[in-house]
Amino acid sequence: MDKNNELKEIIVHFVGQDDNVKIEPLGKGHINDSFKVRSNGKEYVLQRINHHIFKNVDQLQHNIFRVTGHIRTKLKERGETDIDRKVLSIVPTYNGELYYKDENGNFWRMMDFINDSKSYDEINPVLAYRAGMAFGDFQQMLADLPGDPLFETIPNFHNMEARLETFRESVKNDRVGRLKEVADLVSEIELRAEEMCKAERLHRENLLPKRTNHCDTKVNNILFDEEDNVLCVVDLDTVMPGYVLSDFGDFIRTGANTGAEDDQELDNVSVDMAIFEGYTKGYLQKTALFLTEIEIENLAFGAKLLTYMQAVRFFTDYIDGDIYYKIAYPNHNLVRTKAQFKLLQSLEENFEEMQQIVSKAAGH
Ligand code: GN1
Ligand code: MG
Repeated sequence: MDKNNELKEIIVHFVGQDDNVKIEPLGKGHINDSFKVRSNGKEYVLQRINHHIFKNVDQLQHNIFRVTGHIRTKLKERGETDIDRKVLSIVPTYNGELYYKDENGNFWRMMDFINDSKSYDEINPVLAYRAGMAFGDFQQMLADLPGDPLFETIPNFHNMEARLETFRESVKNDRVGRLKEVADLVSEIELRAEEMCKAERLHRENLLPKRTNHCDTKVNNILFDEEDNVLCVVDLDTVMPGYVLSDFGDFIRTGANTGAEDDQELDNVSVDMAIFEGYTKGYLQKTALFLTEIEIENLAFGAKLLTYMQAVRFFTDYIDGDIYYKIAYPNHNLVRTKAQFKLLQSLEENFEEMQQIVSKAAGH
């Protein structure tokens, strides 16, 4: 059976039989497979969830169900209109399940497609300000999520100590013999290791709380409308407890990079301070009232941390022989590592100024 027919069989479980259904690939995710589906005049997003990475799809889908339900309620309370474009809506299966498991053990889910929306890989300071407000608002709306904390869909996801442990294990094993060419980069990572574990230490000392975080605040996980107003925050697989500095940092890592995440031309890569400033102002406008001093003081550190963490994660995958991230060419993970490391150096050079911007935007 060809791929499209296979997908048609899956779609039946969500929207019923439709011989005229249209399916096309969607997005640039490194983990899940996404498709845009058009059936009976409606558009949807169909995704195959990577269950080797998200090992408990049931918990994951329940997290998303709770989070989107809570945001929907908040938007209604505020009197917002057009709510279906401002929060994701899960399309359940005919059996009322939040996902479908096929006979090969693959997990599928469907959501409504948000019409007339776009995402950006590169933005300007005005859009950055709006994005800051959007992710700040997202955290604020979820601050009073009732019930138990969300499941950790990937345990220790943004835990730097755990990431370094895994990295060191990979370096020790050198499974595919790649280590000899990259020894210098290993030293650069180790040089910064202690500094980068600061968030975990602050948490153990009860100085840094965990809140409901998005944990994948990439710039292209925000949808804008035709007038460039923010519509919706998407990609909720990793919504779970975490440090706010980590959500702040991951946006800067992706949105304030003058180059690409995997730029081969390292001269393209640096931090765009105008975007940093725009995002910081928008973010603090929404969050300054509930964040603690320590959280605010460590936002700029979060930008360094998440960039470092991403370098370590890409590097670990390169050393392991490319088993986690989708790659487009053989040394893609090494190219990504070097580009992230270059961005980290630029963040280090601009750190003082970043701290001043945060402190000014927080009204200090
Ligand atoms: C992955 O697949 P995507 O693009 O949503 C990864 C993020 C990384 C990102 C790097 C579950 O996200 O943590 O920051 O790639 N997601 C997972 O671009 O590992
Ligand atoms: Mg993601």
